[in-house]
Amino acid sequence: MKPPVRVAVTGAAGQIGYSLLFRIASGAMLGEDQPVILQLLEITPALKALNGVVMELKDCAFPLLAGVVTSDDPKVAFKDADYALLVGALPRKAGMERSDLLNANGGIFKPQGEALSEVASRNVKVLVVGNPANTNALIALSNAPKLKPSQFHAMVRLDHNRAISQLAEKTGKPVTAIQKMTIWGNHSTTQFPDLYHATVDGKNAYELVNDHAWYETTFIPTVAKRGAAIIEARGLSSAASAANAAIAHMRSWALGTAEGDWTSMAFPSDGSYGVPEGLVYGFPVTVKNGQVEIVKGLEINAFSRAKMDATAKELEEERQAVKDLGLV
Ligand code: NAX
Repeated sequence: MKPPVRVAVTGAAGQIGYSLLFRIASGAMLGEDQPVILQLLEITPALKALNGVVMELKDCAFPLLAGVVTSDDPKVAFKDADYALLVGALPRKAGMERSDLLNANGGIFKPQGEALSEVASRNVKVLVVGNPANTNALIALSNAPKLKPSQFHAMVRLDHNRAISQLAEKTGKPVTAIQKMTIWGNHSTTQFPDLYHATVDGKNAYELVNDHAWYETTFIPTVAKRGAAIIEARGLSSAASAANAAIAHMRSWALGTAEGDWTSMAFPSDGSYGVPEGLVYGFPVTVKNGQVEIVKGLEINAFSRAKMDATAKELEEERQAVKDLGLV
């Protein structure tokens, strides 16, 4: 058996946490030969509820669960962490301006970036799930001078999986027939799910569907607004599917992407595809031996260019807003 790795999870007593922790402990994220020590962070008033979750984790007697730490101090929860899933965030409340939301989350992600920089493993892989995920990741990495910006990702995998599922339904094919899906940009309604390079049974998805009106007015908005549709139906935001996507993102990062396929991850742009440098932006990527590479050389048509620029513009506005607040 391998030595255990340390996996920190913030917001561990929340909805997503409840779907996430058990699967990490079962080996779904890092493999069934990889023991894990869970290091769980919550705010002080949620520690009692977190303790209940820990009791349930213990009651599963997971063979791979080598230990559990709980704390309300990021420096304890992130100590020597090899992986960190930053789930806890402040949701937007009625009447809140975007700058209020960014400011409130700055109060969480700035100190968490600082703590990761100080105490986490030098190779820590950080995934930001809490919204606004891309800009929260930007805040965290900007406050982590001792780590590389590329160690911080934001999650667009849920959007990626939603896009695969919608395309599978449209084409009547199983999800396993679909490859090379891409979510460009922000995890928000400006995201651009790209069918021009996706394939269904090896055939070009856009050409196979052959219905631009469906693509533009049904597919893209359905994927981009799926979160709101789930809140409307369930009365609560997506949790199990979000946890599943976080597991899938980390699994791809740690164990690699399948040969001949790629996935979508958001991280600081290196300027590829004309995306302004430093924006935490969703790209198509392959991963091998932990190395994340942007898929190069994809042709970008005028429709895609406009969508990719619009989501970059939104991220630039968010970056400016957190700059003005002194958070980055
Ligand atoms: P919950 O409100 O159920 O749980 C959040 C938990 O975070 C709470 O237990 C809270 O006590 C804790 N928390 C708050 N501040 C904290 C801090 N400073 N340190 C540690 N813990 C803290 O929300 P949940 O449904 O679990 O969603 C969590 C976040 O994921 C939200 O921001 C949500 O918007 C975001 N999502 C992101 C998605 C994505 O695709 N990137 C999709 C799903 C989800 O909407």
